Amino acid sequence: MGATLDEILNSHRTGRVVVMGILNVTPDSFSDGGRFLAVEAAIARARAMLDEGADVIDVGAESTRPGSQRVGADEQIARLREVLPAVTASGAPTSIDTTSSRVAAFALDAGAAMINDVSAGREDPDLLPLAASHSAALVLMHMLGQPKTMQADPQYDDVVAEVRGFLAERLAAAASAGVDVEKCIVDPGIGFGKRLEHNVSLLAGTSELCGLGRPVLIGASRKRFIGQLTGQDDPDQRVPGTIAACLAAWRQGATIFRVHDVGAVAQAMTVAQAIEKRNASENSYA
Ligand code: HH2
Repeated sequence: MGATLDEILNSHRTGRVVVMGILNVTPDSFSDGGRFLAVEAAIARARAMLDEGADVIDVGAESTRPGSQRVGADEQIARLREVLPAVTASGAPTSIDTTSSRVAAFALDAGAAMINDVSAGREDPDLLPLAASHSAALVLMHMLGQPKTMQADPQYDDVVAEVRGFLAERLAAAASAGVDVEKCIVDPGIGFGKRLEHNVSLLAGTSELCGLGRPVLIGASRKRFIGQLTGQDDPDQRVPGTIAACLAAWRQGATIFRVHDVGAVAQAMTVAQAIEKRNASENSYA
C-alpha cells in the first residue's frame, strides 16, 4: 500500500515505515548505472518497485557516487523527459533527486511532489525558493564537500553532532527561504564525505537526528560501507547489509528508507513492525 505525501511527512509521529524506491536514469550510478537509461526499462522498473511495496519513487538523472562527473540541467531533463511523467502517472508520490532548480521545476511540473536535494539547498540558490513556491516536500541531506572529492579525506570531531548541527542549520535556511518546515525531511547522507566509522556512527546515532523533529531518511542501500564491513565487493550482493542498516536506524526512529531492493526491505520492515507491535501490546499488560 503506497503512502500519501501527508503520511510520509508525518511518519516520524505515526511510525509509518516509508520505502522509497530508487530509479537511476543514469549511465554511471554505482550499483545500477546504465540498467534503466532506456525509457521502457525505467518505467518497468518503477512499476516493479511499486508492486514490491514502494511508497515513493525517487528518480535521479545524475549520479552522485564518489568521483562522479556533474551532469548539466539540460542533459538531466532530457533523460527524465519521458520517464518522469510515466512515473507520476502511476499515482505514487514521486521525488526528484537533483540539486538543480531547473531540473526540479521540470519534475514538479511533470507531477513530482518531492525534491531530494543532496546539497540541502546549498548548490543552487533558486532551489529552496522553488520548493517554497510549489509547497513541495523537501529532503535536506548532509554532504561534506562535493561528490567528485568528498571521499578524499573526510574529518569530523563528533560526526553525529556535526551532522545534526548542519541539518538544523539547513532547516533554518529552508524556513528563511519560505519553505514550510513541516514539508522537510532530514538525511545524514550515508557515504557522502564519510569514512566507514562515520557511517557506522551516524547509523548508531540516528535517534539524535530524530531529535530534530522531522522524519529521518536513511540512504544506506548497497553502499560501500557494507562492502567494507563484510568484504562483499559486488553492490548487488549487499542486500542483507542494507536490511540490517535499515532495521538498526528504524529501531531508533528513522522512518524513510531509500533503497534499490524494495521487496526485500519492505518484507523485513513488515516482520520487524509486527514483532515490535506485539512487544508493545504485551508490555502494556505488564
Ligand atoms: N544516496 C545516493 C543518491 N541520492 N539521496 C538521499 N537523500 N540520500 C542518499 O543517501 C542518497 C541520495 C547515492 O546512491 P545511488 O542513487 O544508488 O547512486 P548514484 O548517486 O551513483 O546514482
